[in-house]
Amino acid sequence: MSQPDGQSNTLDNLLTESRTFPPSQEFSAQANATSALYTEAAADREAFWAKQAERLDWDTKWDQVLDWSDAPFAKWFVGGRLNVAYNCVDRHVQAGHGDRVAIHWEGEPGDSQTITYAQLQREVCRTANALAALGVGAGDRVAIYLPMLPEAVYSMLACARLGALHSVVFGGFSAEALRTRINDAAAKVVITCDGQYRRGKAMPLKANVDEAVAQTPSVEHVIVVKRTNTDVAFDHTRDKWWDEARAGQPDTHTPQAFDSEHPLFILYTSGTTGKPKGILHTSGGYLTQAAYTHHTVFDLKPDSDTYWCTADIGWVTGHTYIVYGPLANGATQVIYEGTPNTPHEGRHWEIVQKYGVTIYYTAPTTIRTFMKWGPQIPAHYDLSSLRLLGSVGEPINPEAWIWYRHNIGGDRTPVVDTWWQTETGSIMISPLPGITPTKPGSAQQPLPGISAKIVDETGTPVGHGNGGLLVLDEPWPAMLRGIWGDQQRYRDTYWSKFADLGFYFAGDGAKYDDDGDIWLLGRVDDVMNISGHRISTTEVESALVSHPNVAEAAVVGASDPTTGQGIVAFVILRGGTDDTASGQTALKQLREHVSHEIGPIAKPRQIMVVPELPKTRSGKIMRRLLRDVAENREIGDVTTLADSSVMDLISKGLSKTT
Ligand code: 6R9
Repeated sequence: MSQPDGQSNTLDNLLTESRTFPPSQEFSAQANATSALYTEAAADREAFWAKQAERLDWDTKWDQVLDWSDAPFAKWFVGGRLNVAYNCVDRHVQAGHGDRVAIHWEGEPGDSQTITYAQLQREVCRTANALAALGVGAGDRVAIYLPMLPEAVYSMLACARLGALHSVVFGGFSAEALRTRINDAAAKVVITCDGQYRRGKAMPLKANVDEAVAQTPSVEHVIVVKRTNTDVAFDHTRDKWWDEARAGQPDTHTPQAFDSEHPLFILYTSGTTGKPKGILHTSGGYLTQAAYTHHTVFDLKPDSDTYWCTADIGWVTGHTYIVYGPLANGATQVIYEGTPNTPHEGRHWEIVQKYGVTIYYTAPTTIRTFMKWGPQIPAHYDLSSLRLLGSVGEPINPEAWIWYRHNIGGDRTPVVDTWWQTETGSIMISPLPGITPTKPGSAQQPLPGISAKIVDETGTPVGHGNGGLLVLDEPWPAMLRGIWGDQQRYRDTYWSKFADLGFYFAGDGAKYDDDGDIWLLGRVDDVMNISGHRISTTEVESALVSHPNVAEAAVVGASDPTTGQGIVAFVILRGGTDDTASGQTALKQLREHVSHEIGPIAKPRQIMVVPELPKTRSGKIMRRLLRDVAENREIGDVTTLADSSVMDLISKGLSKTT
């Protein structure tokens, strides 16, 4: 079949790559993963997952592994009961590991905290008691709008302990984005802080919450962590300082067991329409797969490893591979508050050296940024403690993979390229370290227990050497249980494309190489991937047209050497514009407007003013053609355009203004 729109560059790049890196004997000899996992899972998938669920402490054991009778709504470990926070914290203390460090927290300005499992237990209990005192109980929603502070982890686990659902909203999102998420989930409480450190500066955060909660009828309380000592407005009937809310609350709390299918959290992610989807995850299945994958893919040895996942807690990677997976496994981990170049470009490596980090998990965009800064920076630090590297968030180009393994991993560490989504909850496709000979740029094989296929438009699997659409053809424990408040959208988005076959459509294009290994090729829908963050073209378009000067807008993701894709917007302005200084100011204002509506991550890299947009006869914008313009390619087939001269107009107009 034809390649997904706009993926030709990635594909060319990936197709020429044929290097492989077999695991070292030394690594294999001690690996958590074994090749027997594949055979076991293939022999009896449900028995395999039941065995993985034994990693957790269940209050009541399940009586059925999977109930798929109401597909696509799965129930895993039916009848089982457990408390997720107990599994992530208390049981390690009870097993005698209370003195083990859970979190080495490193603040951006250089302050730090060491938090043991015993301390974590006290903090989580105190926070749970404080939330309960404010009326939070099982099934309630709590919005968490915090940077990478220990309080974010305490808050998430306190919710889990009470059976309340957290909805973490990335601290880089705007007041407007926060407001829509709070309202969609009807959150009762918001947990935030006065300000957050970003590149050495204290940036206000509480102010965004004030703006958001002016129009959120469900919010009863706002809890404010003091971080930057920034002055904030305070509504004493609604707002409470973190310390004040927790004062006098005991640091013990008896956890209650909840049903395996009790909701754990909602996490909003971009879809193909303007409205973000509240992805719903539940307890037993999610935690089982989080713990299993963290153990197997990252080869975690809780007694000796220091693990570091650089994601933000506002994304699913932060949920599964900072909070739930590592803590369920009793890991010692690093959490860093700031950006990689504050105060200098060696900050990550300084931290690796300081804590002797052994496992490091980051995104390709970060790796490409390190490449840009140059290999002399990591070379300055002792990185010999590292024994495993991971990548997530977007396809990793082979050059970045090789650079990472060489300059960070000393040509010694396995590199695991892990494919998964907010919706899948946990890693789905990845090499197993110590088992799989790795290939730069390929996520390779579904994990034991997971079934994935690449199919054509009719759902027929394609052969080796061919490309198509990635589907998941068997349910998995950490799968989403739906979209909050909109189960029809859940069916439509993921299950309607191959409805007769019962496949989950992931929205990604992929290809098998001649060995049958999987290479991910990027999204095939209107979702962009900017630095590993999902943003829909429609979301940015809606933000643009909400500005009074914009008549129409079309947005595409164009290849970008650092961020993977960059946002390029084409706008038709009301009354037109020229390339004068005032025109430039107007464009700058537009970029700011998008940032205000969605958040700085959604700011277009470039805005081009055009007289018309290319549309099909049915009025659909042909983004493929705009992507050609944005990537400076020859314009592709224009025959389905309602007016084929539009592209000429656009190209001419642009050459005049550049
Ligand atoms: C975990 C996460 C999911 C989308 C996914 C895909 C892309 C993630 C990838 C990858 C190629 C990888 N993606 N990991 N593409 N190789 N290893 O990122 O979740 O934010 O929901 O994004 O990210 O396009 O569909 P999420």
